Amino acid sequence: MATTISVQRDVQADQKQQARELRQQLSSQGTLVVNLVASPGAGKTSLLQAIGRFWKDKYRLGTLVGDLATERDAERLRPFMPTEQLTTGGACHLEVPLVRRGLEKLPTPLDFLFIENIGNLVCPASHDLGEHIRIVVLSTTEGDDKPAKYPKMFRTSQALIISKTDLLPWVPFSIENAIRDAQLIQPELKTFALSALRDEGIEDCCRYLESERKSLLQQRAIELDDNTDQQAY
Ligand SMILES: Nc1nc2c(ncn2[C@@H]2O[C@H](COP(=O)(O)OP(=O)(O)OP(=O)(O)O)[C@@H](O)[C@H]2O)c(=O)[nH]1
Ligand SMILES: [Mg+2]
Repeated sequence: MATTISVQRDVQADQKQQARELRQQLSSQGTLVVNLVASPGAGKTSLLQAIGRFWKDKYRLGTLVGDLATERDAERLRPFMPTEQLTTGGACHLEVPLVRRGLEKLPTPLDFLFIENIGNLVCPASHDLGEHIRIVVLSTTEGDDKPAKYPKMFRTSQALIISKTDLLPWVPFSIENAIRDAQLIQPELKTFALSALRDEGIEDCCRYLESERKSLLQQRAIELDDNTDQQAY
């Protein structure tokens, strides 16, 4: 017979606190942390390669890339930016302690830290990694029904990138339907459509990242001013 045990506390409270501390630490260094979530093969690594090509030496970029096994994504990304592979050995999402371990091996400070999460539209939605923005990547080959079927991932994200738009002539995918369903779940969701393979649409996405980092730096400046004012009294 099944027994229901009521746990009267947030079982993720420690993890959430660790994520808040990491976000605060990286905010104080002026590093915008971007958590990229998606299904396996949606084009996360290809997108990061395209961002690396687009920005070249403009910013100090770094990536932590999660996978169940192999260093393959890290090998693809290292020509573009310092990258550490986080191998979970089977776990379906990343958590803050593993992110911290990888971070120790990257140069500091960074302007942008990208975390490529494990390919999975379910578990990573429930784990804050200390990011400032979560971006969900949805490829045209997956079908435009995914926002409605995996709502938590879209509800917890700030932006949606529809990838592999070069394949639109050959696959049944409506950008309009995907965005409509996603914004029904998360009305504030920013949306972009791009092809990393053809380097199309990357500029808009990078402009968004730049504006998010600018907001972070402004926020940090306000906090530094407040601290200085308080010390003066
Ligand atoms: N046609 C097309 N193919 C793409 C595009 N972006 C990625 N791909 C292809 O899609 C496949 C998966 O791309 P990845 O970048 O490895 O995807 P990923 O999300 O990092 O995959 P995992 O890390 O394994 O979850 C590769 O064969 C890429 O070449 C694109 O814009 N257009
Ligand atoms: Mg990848």
